[in-house]
Parts: sequence; C-alpha cells; structure tokens
Amino acid sequence: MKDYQREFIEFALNKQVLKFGEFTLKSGRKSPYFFNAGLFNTGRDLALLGRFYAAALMDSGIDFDVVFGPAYKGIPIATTTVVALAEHYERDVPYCFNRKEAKEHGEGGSLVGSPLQGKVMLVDDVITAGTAIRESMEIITAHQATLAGVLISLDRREKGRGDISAIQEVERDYHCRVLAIITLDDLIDYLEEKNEMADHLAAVHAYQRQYGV
Ligand code: OMP
Repeated sequence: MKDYQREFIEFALNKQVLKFGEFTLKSGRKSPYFFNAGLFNTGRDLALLGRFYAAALMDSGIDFDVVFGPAYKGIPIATTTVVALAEHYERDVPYCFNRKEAKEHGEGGSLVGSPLQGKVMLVDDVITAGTAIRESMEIITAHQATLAGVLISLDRREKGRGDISAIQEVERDYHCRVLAIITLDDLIDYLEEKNEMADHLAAVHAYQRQYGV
C-alpha cells in the first residue's frame, strides 16, 4: 500500500465516509462496511479528495485528454480532480460533466464544460453494479470519444451477477482500466495493522469469503 492510500483510508475513517457495522447494499447484500462519499462534504474535504484522485491518476500512468464526471456525484469529483492536477502536477486538463435533464433553451445540450472528445477519464465514487458507468458510456460514444479509464474511490472487489466483479465486467466490455484509490485488499491490509480493529477484520474476511472475487 502506498502512503497516499493509507492516508486516504484514514481520511475516510475520520470523516465517517468509511464505516463498519451492518449495511444493506443496493444489491441486497448485508455488508460489514460501507463507503459513503457524500460525507466528504466541506471545502477542505473536497480539496483533499481532489489530491487523492490526482495522485491515483498520475500513479496510473494512463494517458487521457479530458476528465468526465457523471451527474451528480461525479461532478464535484471531476472539478476538484482537475484543480488538483493544475495545482500539484502543473497539468491543465479540460473537464466536463452532464446534466441529468437536457437543456432545451440557452446554449442547449446536456454537457457542461469542455468538449467531450478524445480519451476520456471518467471519475466517480463507487461502482457496485456498474449501472451509472453504462449510462455514461452512451454519452461518451455519442460524442465519438473513447473511454481511457475509470477512477473511483473504492473498489469493493465483489462479485457482480456472475463470478467476476462489476468492475471486471466494465474492463472487459469497454476495453479500459478501472482504477481505484483503494481496493478492499488495501483496507484489509490496513485493518491487519490495527489490533483494535480485529473484529471488523474478521467480519470483512467473512464477507469476502462469501462475495469476494
Ligand atoms: P452502481 O451505480 O450500481 O454501480 O452502484 C453505485 C452505488 O452503490 C452508489 O451510488 C451507492 O448507492 C452504493 N454504495 C455505496 O455508495 N458505497 C458502498 O460501499 C456500497 C454501495 C452499494 O450499495 O453497493
């Protein structure tokens, strides 16, 4: 685990974005942990979040032309990521996001920001079933752009409907890499270092045996 990944876990725990307990997921699974990115909800949080996304993008070495944030949760992530790329990596990267409702007056259209063209890096919070990514792909394809990669906060590394994860399905179907600032394996490594978190570790291991990939 890299330093920025450990810092990200601590940041998420401090903000209670990452919590342990019993949570029912969209899929109906009962999970011993949950990641609620909506609790990164202040200016400082957002500034820090952008730095983590920018660090993961630079670490990946993937080439991209524009950062796209799908409405709604992807929008602040895309904006803070490009600000961090400019401030900390001297990279001035175009960004854009979509509206949920296409606008029929004024400038019209459903995209805001730079044109959606070339190699697109999509940023979002969590992928579970991959529904949101599939919607974004329709927008990207309609603009004759290509998907360079996807970056999310946490890869839960659990099975989709079959034996592979929703993330692996996205990688297979769209020929792109899906990156995550942290994966469940990083979280497990972190829990293994903390004796006081042994109960959480046991619960996460049990969950992973049942649903992990
Ligand atoms: P998809 O759009 O189907 O990939 O699911 C993403 C959604 O999973 C998020 O919008 C949340 O509602 C939910 N989610 C989390 O945000 N964090 C988690 O740790 C787990 C889930 C989930 O319900 O699976």
